[in-house]
Amino acid sequence: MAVTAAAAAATAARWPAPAARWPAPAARWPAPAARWPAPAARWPAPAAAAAATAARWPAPAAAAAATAARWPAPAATAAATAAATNLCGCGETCNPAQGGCGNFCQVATCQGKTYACGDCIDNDGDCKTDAADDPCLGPCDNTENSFYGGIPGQNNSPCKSDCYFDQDTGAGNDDCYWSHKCDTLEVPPNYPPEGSQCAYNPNANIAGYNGTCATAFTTQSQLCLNYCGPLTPNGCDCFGCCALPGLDHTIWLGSENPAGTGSCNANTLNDPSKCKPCTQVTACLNTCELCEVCIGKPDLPPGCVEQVCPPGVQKCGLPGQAPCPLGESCITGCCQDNPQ
Ligand SMILES: [Ca+2]
Ligand SMILES: [Ca+2]
Ligand SMILES: [Ca+2]
Ligand SMILES: [Ca+2]
Repeated sequence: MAVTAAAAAATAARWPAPAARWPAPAARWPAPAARWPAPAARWPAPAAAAAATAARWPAPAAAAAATAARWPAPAATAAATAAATNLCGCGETCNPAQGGCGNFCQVATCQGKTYACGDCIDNDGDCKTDAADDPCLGPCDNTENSFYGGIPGQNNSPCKSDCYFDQDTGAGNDDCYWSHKCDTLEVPPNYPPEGSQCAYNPNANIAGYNGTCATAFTTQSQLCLNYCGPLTPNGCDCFGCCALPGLDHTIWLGSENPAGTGSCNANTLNDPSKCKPCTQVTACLNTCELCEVCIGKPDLPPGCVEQVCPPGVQKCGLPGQAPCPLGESCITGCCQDNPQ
């Protein structure tokens, strides 16, 4: 038994008492609250989280409103630009691409000369300059307030007509031939459009032209069409006989008073003694289509988003549209080369 007591003492020396072997539980593991923060600190309450989310991602309706503010619908853009143009100073237009209001005009020449419709000056003081003024029909037009071309010496060859929309009276450069003696309206009592000196004669001789009235009416040369066609405003033939919306007859832009001054303007459109009737020559007629800007139709009708121009031709003249490139000018809404 003594042996057994001795053996027990040895065992006690080899194995300390349990408290010595293992620290108390509290020393080994901190209390739960020290280990993990309270739930509220780890995850925001749902309402707060939703607010934070809403700030990062606007709700669809709010996002749509913000988008609409950044990108207005096309119609709203055009209307806003037109309204902005009305807020611009005299002679200025609104061009967002160029930073807002300004005079974005550049001088346009007509066979090397500068006339009133290409000089970047508001010659008649109505706050519209050059092509922005409705009666300006291209760089070879010397009147902002009249359909009359008004170029000095433009009409020194009675009855005979060549390209009306360039500078000179000769057909040599444009190869367009017509005579008001070929116009069936040139009969009593008033002989429009040019007077009894040009009385109708189907067999009239057209100076420099090897053909009849009937031929000239239906056929003009390719040179004429190539040169004068782009200069001819929508609604006109290449000899200056034009159809204006709402008028019951076509009118000659070159109509004159007895004194030899231009008589056809916006105020006399309905007076056939001022804006004299003429017959349009079908061979070089540029008709006014629905969505074209035309003489007497500076604005597009509802339903036309943009004006129509020939393929590859830059649009111009309506609010928000860029000016034509250097060397071109705006003729009824389309940029055309200045005549050389
Ligand atoms: Ca001018
Ligand atoms: Ca003007
Ligand atoms: Ca004019
Ligand atoms: Ca046309």
